[in-house]
Amino acid sequence: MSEIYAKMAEPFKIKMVENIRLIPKEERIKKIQEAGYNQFALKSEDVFIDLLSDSGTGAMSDNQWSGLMLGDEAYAGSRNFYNLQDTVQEIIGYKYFVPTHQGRGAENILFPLLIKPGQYVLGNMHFDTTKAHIELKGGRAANFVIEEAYDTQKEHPFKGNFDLEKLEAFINEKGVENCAFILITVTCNSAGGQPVSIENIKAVKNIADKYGLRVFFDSARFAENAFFIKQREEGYRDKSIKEIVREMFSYGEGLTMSAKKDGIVNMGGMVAIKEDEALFDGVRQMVIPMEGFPTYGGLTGRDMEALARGIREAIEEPYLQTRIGQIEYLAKRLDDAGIPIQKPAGGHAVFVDAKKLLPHIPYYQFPAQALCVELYIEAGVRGVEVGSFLLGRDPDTGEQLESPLELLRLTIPRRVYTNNHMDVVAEALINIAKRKDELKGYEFTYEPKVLRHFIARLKPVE
Ligand code: PLI
Repeated sequence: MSEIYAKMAEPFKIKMVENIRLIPKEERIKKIQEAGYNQFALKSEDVFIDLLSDSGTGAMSDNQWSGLMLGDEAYAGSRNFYNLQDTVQEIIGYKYFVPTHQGRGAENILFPLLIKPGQYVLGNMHFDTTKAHIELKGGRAANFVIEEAYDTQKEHPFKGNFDLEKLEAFINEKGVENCAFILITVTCNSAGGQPVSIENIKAVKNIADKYGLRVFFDSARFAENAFFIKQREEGYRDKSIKEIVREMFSYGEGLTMSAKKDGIVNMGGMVAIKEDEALFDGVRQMVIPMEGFPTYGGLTGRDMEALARGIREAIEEPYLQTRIGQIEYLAKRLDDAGIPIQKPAGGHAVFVDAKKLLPHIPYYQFPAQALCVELYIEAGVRGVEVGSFLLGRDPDTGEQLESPLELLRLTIPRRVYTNNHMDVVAEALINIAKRKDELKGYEFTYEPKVLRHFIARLKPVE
């Protein structure tokens, strides 16, 4: 019974702190106005609690920091590369890998080898830079996540799953020759950090085999996905996270990884290939001009060491329990107060349903962005919009597209904040909800053509 105590608290203590401060409200109003009502243009020092992203924002352990001192910065054959390779082979179960500077570096290397112009890449829900890289290689991104993912109030244990019927119907309709490969994103970030079950992964693999297509993983949050499988899927309760990770990846031919998430490093990524030597040869030839020599790719020796250690820490169950437990804590506080969120909570973030909370703001005035701005003004908390502002315009007609979901993502960095910080976020949103009818939508004063949400400028609609 004494094990219960181990589950009540974080499995770490804090050795170093970074001070943060809440600047006065009048200053916050001024800062966000100067930022063109775009939270990406805020200075980090003007933010109190930063929930913009869980990417590269985690806290490394003393074990990782000490690994930095053991960096072997040889141009070729660094010992840290071999340590990372051993880790990838042992934990992921793939024979080959190259380090890249981050996830999109990995996409840039692998995708040209797999996509012919005009072909579709079939995903549960592609992340925005992934979609951009598919399109840059002449491909087209198609999403097949289950319908339940679009209904934030509907509980489903695996909202990141593929709709298998839709997937197969699409392959038949477009012709298999027009499909490049299948990409399973674990967890499914854009649907709310929602997991994909082993059962669904296996079924996708069966469809792929039937049509001679290959399966790859976008594996940024692989450990969180494995934890959900252990918690929620029949037959996995007694398996270790490592066993689940190995089984999950066994259904794929390779992966891209942004190691800035479950690698728990501030920068890093990789391409890993299970066993296809010819494909790996292509990867190695691509990595040299794009990233660097194959034994360092886009990383220093010390970065590779921190990553090898981070991957091992990320699959430790007490850590994952705390990690997912913190997301659940914030989700429960919001849910109890009647704030609509994507349910159940995801693995790396709580997603607030702004369409439900602010029905008076139409999609083309970006309700989730309005909520994001208000949250910064209220308590200095920086979230991020995942909705029509991010989605952009139809490339053919120039019309603003309507996103099926208008979400404010409150992304929780790994091992960085305490539940007191979560309480601040919850209280702030609860206070905003009391005056929600006063919130106004936004319109552009500057709108870039590509990935506009990063640098656009806005003003409130009068
Ligand atoms: O930011 P990168 O280049 O290391 O990784 C790109 C990327 C690929 N796939 C997935 C599922 C991601 O979530 C992802 C990056 N995500 C970011 C930056 C985020 O804030 O969610």
